[in-house]
Amino acid sequence: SKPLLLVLGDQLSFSLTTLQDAPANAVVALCEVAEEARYVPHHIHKIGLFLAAMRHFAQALREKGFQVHYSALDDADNCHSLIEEAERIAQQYGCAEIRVARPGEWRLWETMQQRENATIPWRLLEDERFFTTPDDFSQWASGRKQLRLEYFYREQRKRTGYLMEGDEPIGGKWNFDHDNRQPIKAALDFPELPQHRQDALTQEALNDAKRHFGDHMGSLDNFNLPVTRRQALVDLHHFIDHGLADFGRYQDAISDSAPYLYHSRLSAAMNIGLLSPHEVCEAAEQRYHDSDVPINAVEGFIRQILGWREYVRGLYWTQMPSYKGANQLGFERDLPAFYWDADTDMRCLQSAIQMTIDNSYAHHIQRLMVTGNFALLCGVTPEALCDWYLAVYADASEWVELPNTLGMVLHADGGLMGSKPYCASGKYIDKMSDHCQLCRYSPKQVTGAKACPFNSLYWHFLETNAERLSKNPRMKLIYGSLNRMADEKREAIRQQAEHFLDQLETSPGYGQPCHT
Ligand code: FAD
Ligand code: DLZ
Ligand code: SF4
Repeated sequence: SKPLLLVLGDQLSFSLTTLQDAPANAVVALCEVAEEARYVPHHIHKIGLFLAAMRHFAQALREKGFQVHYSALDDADNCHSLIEEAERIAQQYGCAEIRVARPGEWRLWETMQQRENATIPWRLLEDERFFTTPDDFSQWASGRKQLRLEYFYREQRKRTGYLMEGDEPIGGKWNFDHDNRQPIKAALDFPELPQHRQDALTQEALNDAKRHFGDHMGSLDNFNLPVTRRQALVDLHHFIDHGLADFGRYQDAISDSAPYLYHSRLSAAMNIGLLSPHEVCEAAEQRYHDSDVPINAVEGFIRQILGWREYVRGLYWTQMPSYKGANQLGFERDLPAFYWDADTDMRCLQSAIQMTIDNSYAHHIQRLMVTGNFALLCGVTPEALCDWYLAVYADASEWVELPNTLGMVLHADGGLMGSKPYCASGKYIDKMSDHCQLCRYSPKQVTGAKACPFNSLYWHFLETNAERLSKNPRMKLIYGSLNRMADEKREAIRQQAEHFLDQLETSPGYGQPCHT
């Protein structure tokens, strides 16, 4: 019988399970639908990326001999919902079933599962493009009292053999993070990203994105994401040649002027399927063996992909759907309105958000220690913050965005993603970045008109969440400092923080500032 093979926008890989052993009469479908661009107001680069990459992949499938149905945004009969559109096409072609690999988000997975017995039944397949499946993760997790990335990662190193000498890790250690904490320096020469040529198909996709979603964040004038496998490979080789050697050392640095530093910017290409995580790790390991790239760089890079990326995916699929509702610290604040337009006088936040608006990208430390840390200290609700991260980054898909935001940043999952919250004062940002010398605030002051808001918010956060956090062994030292603080000083800090929070404008969503 004839199947419809549905390929979702982040499944653009020939190795996709759905495409294996396809019968000759199979119809492959890719569907552009407005609903997927609007369920959160995605950045215009992200929408452009999906449209352009989907159109190129459809063309590549046709060239390989697949029969492809492509639903375009402008089709008159487009249902504009993935599920309905797939069912409409299946009916149109007389297909007996719809096959699809596990999508990147629970909301789609759940609806698809509910339709396994529909008139045209859905058949859900595992997405095998990762190192581990959710089943592998749940086997690893079962019986463990605590889940920790480090142990999961070591097991993956042994399983794959990356950077191993027999049973031992190359260099004698599993983790070289100690060497990976250098702050920004004046004379660093960051590599420029390759500029990708825009062919007619890409230009048309970008024009369509602009015509339909021109009111979303960002401008397509500087769009430069890879939309084909060939472009993604150019980016990969460029990173291996020019970024990898310094990736480790400056992994945690923040720059006021450079958005990418020595980061790879490969997440979007990997997440939509243009690159496999295997080939990215293999290219990095190969470069280590072929040249003098230091072990702390290669190990740090491979850990992000083989460790963190797989770990968050495992957590997501084994903890959903309850994970999304978690709010361990009971946060209630809406997102600060300036997250949508960068209109703030706090230089670090202004810079991270402006780079996000410009490029649909911010590197990990900006996401974690600047926008994330600030939202944590203010007590922003997981829902509001997660919707923002999901909307604004080209690499955002819920399986990877949610554990990072809800778990790692907001500590809302009770410690599955991290044993303590990554809260920090202005001192940390001052140490790692060159922002503070350009800011109207001083990271050295805690109270007063020039005091960096992160400082009073930091102590205020510790104070208001003491019940949940003070017993955490890793927080003992800092609660010791708080408890030793003179009452007067403590009261002044409390007032400074509360005054700041009272005047903070929040917004329930893009384009809807709500003056509170
Ligand atoms: P590099 O620094 O070059 O790292 C190499 C690769 O490692 C990345 O491409 C990515 O695939 C992987 N990686 C690194 N850190 C993580 C991590 N914590 N979790 C999973 N994979 C990781 N990453 C996404 O891909 N999509 C998201 O939606 C996303 N949302 C995030 C939200 C928050 C609040 C935080 C703190 C992190 C988030 N991350 C997300 C993780 C990380 O910030 C990005 O993967 C990284 O910044 C992408 O840039 P890069 O390719 O230059 O990464
Ligand atoms: C993010 C996105 C956008 C903007 N557009 C589409 C689309 O038109 N069609 C599609 O199949 N997927 C799109 N996506 C990605 C989806 O929101 C969703 O994350 C994945 O399809 C899940 O695998
Ligand atoms: Fe950010 Fe505070 Fe430094 Fe200003 S002084 S850049 S607000 S950390």
